[in-house]
Amino acid sequence: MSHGKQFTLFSHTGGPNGWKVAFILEELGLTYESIYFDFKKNEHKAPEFTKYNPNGRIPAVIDHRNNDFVVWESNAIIQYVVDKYDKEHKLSIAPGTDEYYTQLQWLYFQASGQGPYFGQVGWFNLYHPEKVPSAVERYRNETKRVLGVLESVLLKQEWLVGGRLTVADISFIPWNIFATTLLLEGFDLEKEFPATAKWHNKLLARPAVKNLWEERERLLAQQ
Ligand SMILES: N[C@@H](CCC(=O)N[C@@H](CS)C(=O)NCC(=O)O)C(=O)O
Repeated sequence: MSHGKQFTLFSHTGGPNGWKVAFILEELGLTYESIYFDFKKNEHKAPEFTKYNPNGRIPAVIDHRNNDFVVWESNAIIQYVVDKYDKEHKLSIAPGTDEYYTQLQWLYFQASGQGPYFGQVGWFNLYHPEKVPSAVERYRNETKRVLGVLESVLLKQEWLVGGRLTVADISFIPWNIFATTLLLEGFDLEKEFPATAKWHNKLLARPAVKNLWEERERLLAQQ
């Protein structure tokens, strides 16, 4: 790749997972070039991409500063980036400490408990060929249950781990935006989960997050 930046980030304008990685790269001041795939053209299933990610999904990154090393799965990418390039632990917990595993625990929970379940609300609402109200109800309830898990912790502490902002908090942003804007009709985060709402709003106010989400809106408006 000839763009001269440290990372190539394979992403998508609408989907949540590429933006999580962009937030972290931006927060750490690492340079990257985003390539946004057109899912309608199945660009993410083409051999030019599946040679990097056999799963045919975004995000994936190439680290040009590390012999073009490739990583896919958003939270594995995030862990790689902070372990390798956040040596001052601005956004992450030091490996070898107990809290490192608490950070990992939240990243796993985000990837296995938040992303796929929130995603199913979107799928059954927008894309599934038949209306299946029981499925919509199941995944809406699960979305609220997961928000309830966050609430139970954030009522007692400001951040998920280490008493400060880390990648664990940032990883929840995109799906929580979708939960509060798209997925749950008539849902009021502030009313139902006030501690989570306060935390979420603090995350949204971070310049890197705000700027990138505005960039996403601009890109979507051009499509
Ligand atoms: N667990 C994966 C999920 C990746 C994922 O589902 N990406 C979506 C976009 S956000 C995708 O590529 N969808 C296209 C497809 O499923 O064909 C991660 O966190 O990276």
